[in-house]
Amino acid sequence: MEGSTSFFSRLEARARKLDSLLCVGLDPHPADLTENSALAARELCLRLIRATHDLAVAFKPNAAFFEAYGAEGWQALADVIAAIPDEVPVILDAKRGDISSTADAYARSVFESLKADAVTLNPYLGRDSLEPFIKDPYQGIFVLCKTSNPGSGDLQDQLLATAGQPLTVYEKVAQLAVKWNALDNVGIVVGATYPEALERVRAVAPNLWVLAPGIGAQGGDLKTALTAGLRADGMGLLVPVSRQISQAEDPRRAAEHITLAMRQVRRELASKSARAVSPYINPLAEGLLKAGCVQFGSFTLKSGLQSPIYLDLRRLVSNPALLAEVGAAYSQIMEPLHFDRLAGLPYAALPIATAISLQNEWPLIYPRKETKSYGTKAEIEGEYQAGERAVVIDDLATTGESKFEAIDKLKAAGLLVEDVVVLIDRQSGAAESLASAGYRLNSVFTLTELLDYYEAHQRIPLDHIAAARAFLHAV
Ligand code: NUP
Repeated sequence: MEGSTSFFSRLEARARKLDSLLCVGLDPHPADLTENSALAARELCLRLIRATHDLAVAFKPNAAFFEAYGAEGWQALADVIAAIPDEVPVILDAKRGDISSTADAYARSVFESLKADAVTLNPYLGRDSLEPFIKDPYQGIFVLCKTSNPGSGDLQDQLLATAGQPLTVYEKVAQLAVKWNALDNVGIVVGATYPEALERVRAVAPNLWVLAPGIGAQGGDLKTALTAGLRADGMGLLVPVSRQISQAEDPRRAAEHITLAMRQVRRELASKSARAVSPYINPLAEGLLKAGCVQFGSFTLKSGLQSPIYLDLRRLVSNPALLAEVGAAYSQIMEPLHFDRLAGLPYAALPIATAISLQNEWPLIYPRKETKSYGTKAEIEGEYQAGERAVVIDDLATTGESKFEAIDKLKAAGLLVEDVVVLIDRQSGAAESLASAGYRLNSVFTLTELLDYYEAHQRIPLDHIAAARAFLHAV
Protein backbone atom coordinates (compact mmCIF):
# COMPACT_ATOMS: atom_id res chain seq x y z
CA MET A 1 0.00 0.00 0.00
CA GLU A 2 1.75 3.09 1.27
CA GLY A 3 5.23 1.58 1.28
CA SER A 4 7.29 0.18 4.04
CA THR A 5 7.29 2.81 6.83
CA SER A 6 5.74 0.84 9.65
CA PHE A 7 3.00 2.35 11.81
CA PHE A 8 5.22 2.49 14.88
CA SER A 9 8.19 4.00 13.09
CA ARG A 10 5.88 6.84 11.96
CA LEU A 11 4.36 7.20 15.43
CA GLU A 12 7.78 7.22 17.05
CA ALA A 13 9.16 9.76 14.60
CA ARG A 14 6.29 12.11 15.45
CA ALA A 15 6.68 11.51 19.20
CA ARG A 16 10.38 12.41 18.94
CA LYS A 17 9.68 15.44 16.75
CA LEU A 18 7.08 16.84 19.18
CA ASP A 19 8.99 15.61 22.25
CA SER A 20 5.67 14.32 23.51
CA LEU A 21 3.63 11.16 24.10
CA LEU A 22 0.22 12.82 24.12
CA CYS A 23 -2.60 11.25 22.14
CA VAL A 24 -5.68 13.46 22.08
CA GLY A 25 -8.88 11.44 22.55
CA LEU A 26 -11.93 12.46 20.53
CA ASP A 27 -14.86 11.26 22.64
CA PRO A 28 -17.90 13.51 22.09
CA HIS A 29 -19.83 12.71 25.28
CA PRO A 30 -23.48 13.85 24.86
CA ALA A 31 -23.24 15.92 28.07
CA ASP A 32 -20.53 18.07 26.47
CA LEU A 33 -22.50 18.87 23.31
CA THR A 34 -24.59 21.94 22.57
CA GLU A 35 -27.30 19.53 21.42
CA ASN A 36 -27.50 15.74 21.38
CA SER A 37 -26.78 15.21 17.68
CA ALA A 38 -24.19 13.81 15.29
CA LEU A 39 -23.65 17.29 13.93
CA ALA A 40 -22.76 18.67 17.37
CA ALA A 41 -20.44 15.68 18.00
CA ARG A 42 -18.70 16.41 14.71
CA GLU A 43 -18.33 20.12 15.56
CA LEU A 44 -16.86 19.42 18.97
CA CYS A 45 -14.23 17.09 17.49
CA LEU A 46 -13.36 19.47 14.66
CA ARG A 47 -12.80 22.21 17.25
CA LEU A 48 -10.55 19.92 19.30
CA ILE A 49 -8.55 18.98 16.19
CA ARG A 50 -8.05 22.64 15.24
CA ALA A 51 -6.97 23.48 18.79
CA THR A 52 -4.51 20.62 19.36
CA HIS A 53 -3.31 19.14 16.03
CA ASP A 54 0.24 20.47 16.46
CA LEU A 55 0.43 19.08 20.01
CA ALA A 56 -1.06 15.67 19.28
CA VAL A 57 1.32 12.79 18.56
CA ALA A 58 -1.88 11.01 17.49
CA PHE A 59 -5.66 11.41 17.66
CA LYS A 60 -7.91 8.67 19.03
CA PRO A 61 -11.57 8.96 18.10
CA ASN A 62 -13.72 6.43 19.94
CA ALA A 63 -16.23 4.93 17.48
CA ALA A 64 -18.87 4.34 20.17
CA PHE A 65 -19.71 8.04 20.57
CA PHE A 66 -20.37 8.32 16.82
CA GLU A 67 -22.08 4.96 16.25
CA ALA A 68 -24.62 5.99 18.88
CA TYR A 69 -26.06 8.44 16.33
CA GLY A 70 -26.58 5.78 13.62
CA ALA A 71 -25.80 6.53 9.99
CA GLU A 72 -25.25 10.26 10.64
CA GLY A 73 -22.86 9.46 13.43
CA TRP A 74 -20.86 7.16 11.16
CA GLN A 75 -20.63 9.96 8.60
CA ALA A 76 -19.52 12.36 11.35
CA LEU A 77 -16.77 9.90 12.31
CA ALA A 78 -15.59 9.73 8.69
CA ASP A 79 -15.59 13.57 8.51
CA VAL A 80 -13.65 13.88 11.76
CA ILE A 81 -10.96 11.43 10.58
CA ALA A 82 -10.76 13.18 7.21
CA ALA A 83 -10.21 16.52 8.98
CA ILE A 84 -7.13 15.27 10.84
CA PRO A 85 -3.94 16.50 9.10
CA ASP A 86 -2.05 13.72 7.24
CA GLU A 87 1.01 13.88 9.46
CA VAL A 88 -0.98 12.99 12.60
CA PRO A 89 -1.70 9.25 12.94
CA VAL A 90 -5.31 8.32 13.71
CA ILE A 91 -6.00 5.46 16.11
CA LEU A 92 -9.61 4.37 15.88
CA ASP A 93 -10.74 3.08 19.26
CA ALA A 94 -13.26 0.43 18.23
CA LYS A 95 -12.07 -2.72 20.07
CA ARG A 96 -12.98 -5.06 17.22
CA GLY A 97 -12.41 -8.84 17.22
CA ASP A 98 -14.01 -11.60 15.14
CA ILE A 99 -13.25 -14.69 13.04
CA SER A 100 -10.83 -13.87 10.26
CA SER A 101 -13.32 -13.61 7.36
CA THR A 102 -15.38 -11.10 9.37
CA ALA A 103 -12.25 -9.41 10.73
CA ASP A 104 -11.26 -8.88 7.13
CA ALA A 105 -14.44 -6.80 6.61
CA TYR A 106 -13.74 -4.86 9.83
CA ALA A 107 -10.20 -4.16 8.60
CA ARG A 108 -11.53 -2.81 5.31
CA SER A 109 -13.99 -0.64 7.21
CA VAL A 110 -11.26 0.78 9.46
CA PHE A 111 -8.44 1.24 6.96
CA GLU A 112 -10.11 1.57 3.54
CA SER A 113 -13.43 3.21 4.29
CA LEU A 114 -12.57 5.32 7.38
CA LYS A 115 -8.85 5.61 6.53
CA ALA A 116 -7.60 5.29 10.10
CA ASP A 117 -3.93 4.40 10.62
CA ALA A 118 -4.43 2.04 13.54
CA VAL A 119 -7.21 0.44 15.55
CA THR A 120 -7.75 -1.06 19.00
CA LEU A 121 -8.57 -4.78 18.90
CA ASN A 122 -9.76 -7.39 21.35
CA PRO A 123 -7.38 -10.38 21.21
CA TYR A 124 -9.85 -12.91 22.67
CA LEU A 125 -10.22 -14.71 19.34
CA GLY A 126 -6.50 -15.16 18.80
CA ARG A 127 -3.89 -14.53 16.13
CA ASP A 128 -5.99 -15.24 13.02
CA SER A 129 -8.60 -12.67 14.10
CA LEU A 130 -5.89 -9.98 14.08
CA GLU A 131 -4.20 -11.04 10.86
CA PRO A 132 -6.31 -8.94 8.43
CA PHE A 133 -5.33 -5.80 10.38
CA ILE A 134 -1.57 -6.38 10.45
CA LYS A 135 -0.80 -7.66 6.95
CA ASP A 136 0.44 -4.23 5.96
CA PRO A 137 3.06 -2.78 8.34
CA TYR A 138 1.87 0.73 7.43
CA GLN A 139 -1.22 0.11 9.54
CA GLY A 140 -1.10 -0.83 13.20
CA ILE A 141 -3.13 -2.29 16.02
CA PHE A 142 -3.27 -1.92 19.80
CA VAL A 143 -4.38 -5.16 21.41
CA LEU A 144 -6.32 -4.93 24.70
CA CYS A 145 -4.03 -6.32 27.37
CA LYS A 146 -4.95 -4.87 30.79
CA THR A 147 -7.80 -2.39 30.47
CA SER A 148 -8.24 0.63 32.75
CA ASN A 149 -11.71 -0.21 34.10
CA PRO A 150 -12.43 -1.56 37.60
CA GLY A 151 -13.65 -4.95 36.33
CA SER A 152 -10.63 -5.61 34.12
CA GLY A 153 -9.24 -8.06 36.69
CA ASP A 154 -12.21 -10.43 36.40
CA LEU A 155 -10.57 -12.15 33.48
CA GLN A 156 -7.32 -10.33 32.70
CA ASP A 157 -5.72 -10.94 36.15
CA GLN A 158 -6.41 -14.69 36.21
CA LEU A 159 -3.29 -16.77 36.63
CA LEU A 160 -2.21 -19.26 34.00
CA ALA A 161 -0.09 -22.29 34.85
CA THR A 162 3.15 -22.27 32.83
CA ALA A 163 6.42 -24.21 32.83
CA GLY A 164 8.14 -21.32 34.67
CA GLN A 165 6.48 -18.70 36.90
CA PRO A 166 2.65 -18.48 36.81
CA LEU A 167 1.57 -15.74 34.44
CA THR A 168 -1.50 -13.47 34.39
CA VAL A 169 -3.72 -13.56 31.33
CA TYR A 170 -2.66 -9.99 30.54
CA GLU A 171 1.05 -10.88 30.71
CA LYS A 172 0.33 -13.75 28.33
CA VAL A 173 -1.37 -11.29 25.95
CA ALA A 174 1.72 -9.07 26.14
CA GLN A 175 3.96 -12.06 25.38
CA LEU A 176 1.84 -12.98 22.37
CA ALA A 177 1.82 -9.37 21.17
CA VAL A 178 5.62 -9.42 21.15
CA LYS A 179 5.46 -12.46 18.86
CA TRP A 180 2.79 -10.90 16.64
CA ASN A 181 4.84 -7.72 16.21
CA ALA A 182 7.07 -9.09 13.44
CA LEU A 183 6.21 -6.13 11.17
CA ASP A 184 6.49 -3.41 13.84
CA ASN A 185 2.76 -2.74 13.88
CA VAL A 186 1.43 -4.39 17.06
CA GLY A 187 1.11 -2.48 20.35
CA ILE A 188 -0.93 -3.14 23.49
CA VAL A 189 -3.42 -1.30 25.69
CA VAL A 190 -2.60 -1.17 29.40
CA GLY A 191 -4.59 1.18 31.65
CA ALA A 192 -2.69 4.00 33.34
CA THR A 193 -4.91 3.19 36.32
CA TYR A 194 -2.84 0.02 36.93
CA PRO A 195 0.82 1.08 37.24
CA GLU A 196 1.85 -2.33 38.60
CA ALA A 197 0.42 -3.93 35.45
CA LEU A 198 2.37 -1.42 33.33
CA GLU A 199 5.53 -2.46 35.13
CA ARG A 200 4.90 -6.19 34.72
CA VAL A 201 4.02 -5.77 31.06
CA ARG A 202 7.24 -3.82 30.50
CA ALA A 203 9.20 -6.78 31.90
CA VAL A 204 7.54 -9.10 29.38
CA ALA A 205 7.54 -6.66 26.47
CA PRO A 206 10.45 -4.24 26.89
CA ASN A 207 10.06 -2.71 23.43
CA LEU A 208 6.36 -2.70 22.57
CA TRP A 209 4.37 0.51 22.27
CA VAL A 210 1.72 0.72 24.98
CA LEU A 211 -1.42 2.83 24.76
CA ALA A 212 -2.17 3.78 28.37
CA PRO A 213 -5.61 5.37 28.86
CA GLY A 214 -6.99 6.40 32.23
CA ILE A 215 -5.17 9.65 33.06
CA GLY A 216 -7.42 12.40 34.43
CA ALA A 217 -11.11 11.50 34.57
CA GLN A 218 -10.42 7.84 35.50
CA GLY A 219 -7.95 8.77 38.24
CA GLY A 220 -4.66 7.57 36.72
CA ASP A 221 -1.56 9.58 37.64
CA LEU A 222 0.70 10.72 34.82
CA LYS A 223 4.02 10.50 36.65
CA THR A 224 3.29 7.08 38.16
CA ALA A 225 2.18 5.71 34.80
CA LEU A 226 5.22 7.05 32.93
CA THR A 227 7.61 5.78 35.59
CA ALA A 228 6.07 2.31 35.44
CA GLY A 229 5.53 2.00 31.72
CA LEU A 230 8.12 3.90 29.71
CA ARG A 231 10.63 1.92 27.71
CA ALA A 232 14.26 2.08 28.81
CA ASP A 233 14.80 4.80 26.17
CA GLY A 234 12.00 6.99 27.55
CA MET A 235 9.65 6.21 24.64
CA GLY A 236 7.08 3.50 24.00
CA LEU A 237 4.14 4.80 26.02
CA LEU A 238 1.38 6.72 24.28
CA VAL A 239 -0.93 8.51 26.71
CA PRO A 240 -4.45 9.10 25.36
CA VAL A 241 -6.39 11.79 27.17
CA SER A 242 -10.00 12.53 26.27
CA ARG A 243 -12.15 14.23 28.92
CA GLN A 244 -9.33 16.06 30.71
CA ILE A 245 -8.78 17.93 27.43
CA SER A 246 -12.25 18.06 25.85
CA GLN A 247 -13.95 19.21 29.06
CA ALA A 248 -11.32 21.80 29.96
CA GLU A 249 -12.25 25.44 29.66
CA ASP A 250 -9.34 25.86 27.25
CA PRO A 251 -8.56 22.47 25.62
CA ARG A 252 -5.33 23.71 24.05
CA ARG A 253 -4.02 24.93 27.38
CA ALA A 254 -4.93 21.59 28.94
CA ALA A 255 -3.05 19.73 26.18
CA GLU A 256 -0.03 22.03 26.61
CA HIS A 257 -0.10 21.50 30.35
CA ILE A 258 -0.07 17.69 29.97
CA THR A 259 2.70 17.90 27.36
CA LEU A 260 4.93 19.95 29.67
CA ALA A 261 4.23 17.67 32.64
CA MET A 262 5.21 14.65 30.50
CA ARG A 263 8.45 16.27 29.38
CA GLN A 264 9.36 17.08 32.96
CA VAL A 265 8.80 13.48 34.15
CA ARG A 266 10.71 12.02 31.21
CA ARG A 267 13.68 14.34 31.84
CA GLU A 268 13.70 13.38 35.52
CA LEU A 269 13.61 9.68 34.72
CA ALA A 270 16.31 10.00 32.04
CA SER A 271 18.67 11.75 34.39
CA LYS A 272 18.09 9.12 37.09
CA SER A 273 19.18 6.16 35.03
CA ALA A 274 21.32 6.18 31.93
CA ARG A 275 20.36 2.57 31.38
CA ALA A 276 17.34 1.18 33.23
CA VAL A 277 18.03 -2.05 35.08
CA SER A 278 17.18 -5.05 32.97
CA PRO A 279 13.71 -6.40 33.73
CA TYR A 280 15.04 -9.96 33.41
CA ILE A 281 17.38 -9.73 36.32
CA ASN A 282 15.09 -11.17 39.02
CA PRO A 283 14.04 -14.55 37.67
CA LEU A 284 17.27 -15.24 35.79
CA ALA A 285 19.70 -14.18 38.54
CA GLU A 286 18.06 -16.64 40.92
CA GLY A 287 17.93 -19.45 38.38
CA LEU A 288 21.54 -19.01 37.26
CA LEU A 289 22.81 -19.10 40.83
CA LYS A 290 20.81 -22.22 41.68
CA ALA A 291 22.00 -24.00 38.54
CA GLY A 292 25.65 -23.25 39.34
CA CYS A 293 25.98 -21.05 36.24
CA VAL A 294 27.34 -18.27 38.47
CA GLN A 295 30.09 -19.21 40.93
CA PHE A 296 32.21 -17.16 43.31
CA GLY A 297 35.79 -18.15 44.32
CA SER A 298 39.02 -18.01 42.35
CA PHE A 299 39.06 -19.06 38.70
CA THR A 300 41.53 -18.83 35.82
CA LEU A 301 39.90 -17.34 32.71
CA LYS A 302 40.65 -18.21 29.05
CA SER A 303 42.76 -15.03 28.92
CA GLY A 304 44.93 -16.26 31.86
CA LEU A 305 43.47 -13.68 34.26
CA GLN A 306 42.42 -14.77 37.77
CA SER A 307 38.75 -13.95 38.34
CA PRO A 308 36.72 -14.04 41.60
CA ILE A 309 33.55 -14.83 39.62
CA TYR A 310 32.96 -17.55 37.06
CA LEU A 311 30.05 -17.66 34.66
CA ASP A 312 29.42 -21.08 33.14
CA LEU A 313 26.39 -21.11 30.87
CA ARG A 314 27.30 -24.55 29.50
CA ARG A 315 25.46 -25.92 32.53
CA LEU A 316 22.15 -24.60 31.13
CA VAL A 317 21.70 -27.81 29.12
CA SER A 318 21.06 -29.68 32.38
CA ASN A 319 18.30 -27.20 33.34
CA PRO A 320 15.84 -27.14 30.44
CA ALA A 321 13.29 -24.84 32.14
CA LEU A 322 16.00 -22.26 32.84
CA LEU A 323 17.39 -22.68 29.32
CA ALA A 324 13.90 -21.89 28.00
CA GLU A 325 13.68 -18.76 30.19
CA VAL A 326 17.09 -17.65 28.99
CA GLY A 327 15.98 -18.20 25.38
CA ALA A 328 12.84 -16.13 26.01
CA ALA A 329 14.89 -13.25 27.46
CA TYR A 330 17.16 -13.22 24.38
CA SER A 331 14.08 -13.34 22.13
CA GLN A 332 12.62 -10.27 23.80
CA ILE A 333 15.68 -8.08 23.45
CA MET A 334 16.11 -9.27 19.84
CA GLU A 335 12.64 -8.05 18.92
CA PRO A 336 13.78 -4.70 17.45
CA LEU A 337 16.75 -6.19 15.59
CA HIS A 338 16.74 -6.98 11.89
CA PHE A 339 18.15 -10.33 10.76
CA ASP A 340 17.45 -13.33 8.52
CA ARG A 341 19.05 -16.01 10.68
CA LEU A 342 20.73 -16.68 13.98
CA ALA A 343 24.41 -17.56 14.06
CA GLY A 344 25.13 -19.48 17.28
CA LEU A 345 28.75 -19.66 18.42
CA PRO A 346 30.07 -23.05 19.53
CA TYR A 347 30.01 -24.46 22.05
CA ALA A 348 28.35 -22.63 24.93
CA ALA A 349 25.85 -20.68 22.85
CA LEU A 350 24.66 -23.53 20.61
CA PRO A 351 21.97 -24.84 22.99
CA ILE A 352 20.92 -21.24 23.76
CA ALA A 353 20.67 -20.39 20.05
CA THR A 354 18.70 -23.61 19.51
CA ALA A 355 16.26 -22.60 22.26
CA ILE A 356 15.80 -19.15 20.69
CA SER A 357 15.40 -20.73 17.26
CA LEU A 358 12.72 -23.18 18.46
CA GLN A 359 10.79 -20.53 20.39
CA ASN A 360 10.52 -18.19 17.42
CA GLU A 361 11.06 -20.46 14.40
CA TRP A 362 14.07 -18.35 13.47
CA PRO A 363 16.49 -20.44 11.36
CA LEU A 364 19.92 -21.13 12.77
CA ILE A 365 23.40 -21.55 11.36
CA TYR A 366 26.70 -21.93 13.16
CA PRO A 367 30.28 -21.24 12.19
CA ARG A 368 32.40 -24.30 13.06
CA LYS A 369 35.13 -23.98 15.62
CA GLU A 370 37.39 -26.41 13.75
CA THR A 371 37.05 -26.67 9.95
CA LYS A 372 36.02 -30.13 8.77
CA SER A 373 38.71 -31.94 6.82
CA TYR A 374 36.26 -34.33 5.15
CA GLY A 375 32.81 -34.37 3.47
CA THR A 376 31.59 -30.85 2.68
CA LYS A 377 34.56 -29.22 4.47
CA ALA A 378 31.99 -26.63 5.52
CA GLU A 379 33.07 -23.68 7.67
CA ILE A 380 29.45 -22.86 8.41
CA GLU A 381 26.77 -25.44 9.15
CA GLY A 382 23.15 -24.88 8.09
CA GLU A 383 21.53 -23.19 5.12
CA TYR A 384 22.13 -19.57 4.20
CA GLN A 385 22.48 -17.27 1.19
CA ALA A 386 25.19 -14.69 0.68
CA GLY A 387 23.79 -11.22 1.39
CA GLU A 388 21.58 -12.35 4.27
CA ARG A 389 21.83 -10.78 7.72
CA ALA A 390 23.04 -12.99 10.56
CA VAL A 391 22.74 -12.01 14.21
CA VAL A 392 25.53 -13.46 16.34
CA ILE A 393 24.36 -15.28 19.48
CA ASP A 394 26.88 -15.95 22.21
CA ASP A 395 26.61 -16.61 25.94
CA LEU A 396 28.91 -13.91 27.32
CA ALA A 397 30.89 -10.92 26.16
CA THR A 398 34.24 -10.15 27.78
CA THR A 399 36.78 -8.50 25.46
CA GLY A 400 34.89 -9.31 22.27
CA GLU A 401 37.82 -11.17 20.69
CA SER A 402 35.96 -14.42 20.04
CA LYS A 403 33.10 -12.46 18.46
CA PHE A 404 35.46 -10.98 15.87
CA GLU A 405 36.77 -14.46 14.91
CA ALA A 406 33.20 -15.65 14.30
CA ILE A 407 32.15 -12.46 12.49
CA ASP A 408 35.13 -12.83 10.14
CA LYS A 409 34.02 -16.36 9.19
CA LEU A 410 30.44 -15.23 8.62
CA LYS A 411 31.53 -12.27 6.52
CA ALA A 412 33.88 -14.43 4.47
CA ALA A 413 30.78 -16.48 3.54
CA GLY A 414 29.05 -13.31 2.29
CA LEU A 415 26.80 -12.81 5.32
CA LEU A 416 26.13 -9.39 6.83
CA VAL A 417 26.51 -8.91 10.58
CA GLU A 418 25.24 -5.92 12.56
CA ASP A 419 24.36 -7.24 15.98
CA VAL A 420 25.83 -9.51 18.62
CA VAL A 421 23.52 -10.70 21.40
CA VAL A 422 24.67 -12.19 24.71
CA LEU A 423 23.08 -13.02 28.03
CA ILE A 424 25.67 -11.28 30.19
CA ASP A 425 28.03 -8.46 29.31
CA ARG A 426 31.11 -8.83 31.56
CA GLN A 427 31.89 -5.17 30.77
CA SER A 428 35.52 -5.81 29.85
CA GLY A 429 35.68 -3.89 26.61
CA ALA A 430 33.54 -5.98 24.24
CA ALA A 431 30.83 -3.34 23.72
CA GLU A 432 33.40 -0.65 22.93
CA SER A 433 35.60 -2.72 20.59
CA LEU A 434 32.57 -4.09 18.73
CA ALA A 435 31.12 -0.57 18.42
CA SER A 436 34.36 0.79 16.98
CA ALA A 437 34.17 -1.88 14.27
CA GLY A 438 30.53 -1.00 13.54
CA TYR A 439 28.76 -3.79 15.48
CA ARG A 440 26.24 -3.43 18.31
CA LEU A 441 26.51 -5.48 21.47
CA ASN A 442 23.08 -6.28 22.96
CA SER A 443 23.02 -7.90 26.38
CA VAL A 444 20.11 -9.18 28.47
CA PHE A 445 21.97 -7.77 31.47
CA THR A 446 25.40 -6.68 32.62
CA LEU A 447 27.61 -8.26 35.26
CA THR A 448 27.13 -5.12 37.39
CA GLU A 449 23.36 -5.60 37.29
CA LEU A 450 23.81 -9.21 38.37
CA LEU A 451 26.07 -8.23 41.27
CA ASP A 452 23.67 -5.44 42.29
CA TYR A 453 20.87 -7.98 42.44
CA TYR A 454 22.81 -10.51 44.54
CA GLU A 455 23.89 -7.76 46.89
CA ALA A 456 20.42 -6.26 47.28
CA HIS A 457 18.88 -9.68 47.92
CA GLN A 458 21.75 -10.87 50.13
CA ARG A 459 22.31 -13.99 48.06
CA ILE A 460 26.14 -13.90 48.19
CA PRO A 461 28.56 -13.00 51.01
CA LEU A 462 29.50 -9.33 50.68
CA ASP A 463 33.24 -10.04 50.37
CA HIS A 464 32.60 -12.09 47.22
CA ILE A 465 30.56 -9.23 45.76
CA ALA A 466 33.27 -6.72 46.66
CA ALA A 467 35.98 -8.91 45.08
CA ALA A 468 33.94 -9.27 41.90
CA ARG A 469 33.37 -5.49 41.71
CA ALA A 470 37.06 -4.80 42.30
CA PHE A 471 37.92 -7.24 39.50
CA LEU A 472 35.46 -5.49 37.17
CA HIS A 473 37.06 -2.12 37.84
CA ALA A 474 40.56 -3.53 37.35
CA VAL A 475 40.01 -4.91 33.84
O1 NUP B 1 -8.58 0.19 28.91
C1 NUP B 1 -9.06 1.12 28.27
N1 NUP B 1 -9.53 2.20 28.93
C2 NUP B 1 -10.06 3.29 28.26
O2 NUP B 1 -10.46 4.25 28.93
C3 NUP B 1 -9.10 1.11 26.86
C4 NUP B 1 -9.61 2.20 26.17
N2 NUP B 1 -9.59 2.20 24.84
N3 NUP B 1 -10.11 3.28 26.88
C5 NUP B 1 -10.67 4.42 26.13
O3 NUP B 1 -9.82 5.57 26.33
C6 NUP B 1 -12.07 4.85 26.54
O4 NUP B 1 -13.05 4.13 25.84
C7 NUP B 1 -12.05 6.31 26.17
O5 NUP B 1 -12.25 6.45 24.78
C8 NUP B 1 -10.62 6.75 26.46
C9 NUP B 1 -10.42 7.32 27.87
O6 NUP B 1 -11.07 8.54 28.02
P1 NUP B 1 -10.79 9.56 29.24
O7 NUP B 1 -10.91 8.76 30.51
O8 NUP B 1 -9.39 10.11 29.00
O9 NUP B 1 -11.82 10.61 29.08
